[in-house]
Amino acid sequence: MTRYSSLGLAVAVATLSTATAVSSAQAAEWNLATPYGDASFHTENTKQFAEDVREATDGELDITVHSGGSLISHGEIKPSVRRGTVQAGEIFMSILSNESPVFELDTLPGLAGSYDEAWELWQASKPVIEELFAEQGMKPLYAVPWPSQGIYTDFELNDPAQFEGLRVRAPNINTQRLTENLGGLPTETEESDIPTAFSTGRVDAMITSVSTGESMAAWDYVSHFSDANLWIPKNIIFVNQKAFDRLDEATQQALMEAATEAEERGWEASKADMEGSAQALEENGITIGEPNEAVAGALSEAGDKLFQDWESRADDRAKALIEDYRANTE
Ligand code: PCA
Repeated sequence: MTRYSSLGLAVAVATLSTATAVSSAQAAEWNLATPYGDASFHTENTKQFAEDVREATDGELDITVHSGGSLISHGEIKPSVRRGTVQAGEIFMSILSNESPVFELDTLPGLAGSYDEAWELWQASKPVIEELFAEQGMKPLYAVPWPSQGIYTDFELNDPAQFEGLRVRAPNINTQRLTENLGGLPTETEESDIPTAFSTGRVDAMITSVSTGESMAAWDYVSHFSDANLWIPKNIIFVNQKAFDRLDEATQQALMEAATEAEERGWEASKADMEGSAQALEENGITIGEPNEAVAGALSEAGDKLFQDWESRADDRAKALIEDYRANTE
């Protein structure tokens, strides 16, 4: 309603001032689809980004964030932005693993184990990721990490044999592969489907962050979190290039500046959430501990296998990115 009334106002003003009418007529309304719910720090950050853009452009670019997969399901977000059905989207980047080994980089064990390393890895991989998106008529705006990934179980995980036959909920391909390497049975499940997966007995365990554990009330289904620091995966926020090109230069610039701020804010929010969520898990009765030697050994072996598997599939460009990253972090 507001939209139409402000448009009506713009038309009225047009008789008085052509300049106002021209700028209002150009105002763009975008939709941004994300699979993650309002309880996620990612969604909070994305909503703040939309607000910042609205403010910086005096409403010339009005982005509505549709959270929790309410507009489009996770797997359809990128194809929809590519087609231009929606102008912008946010996804868990590693769900694109089957498109290029480059999209697996932030779900490889032993590569980036801290936020600083994860940042360097993002810097090293960004140019190629931008190219891959550009080939499909899209433009990445920014990326924000989840806290590192660990393992939730309804028992104390202290023996690698416990993985045998364990049905583990996994958010992406490499988590599934790792689970298989450990002898478990992976099931790919969207974050929002986690409660149902547990309550219907489809899974016994899950691999994810403390953040998702908190937003999905992990204490309703499991008792332990093994802080295995497997990897630090990211969400990526991107737009349809044609929609971007239709914006005037000042609006484009405002958008990119807000994106830079959203990236900085998001990385800090992730760090803060890692602490806050761990505390919330403990307050709700989850026991958090690090893997013992035997479990750590099994994880490291399963991780090595995953890495070798990646190397056998990766092209030279992807391998070169790892070398660049290693050179920068040495
Ligand atoms: N939460 C999301 C992606 C990674 C994470 O920590 C999930 O588990 O689906």
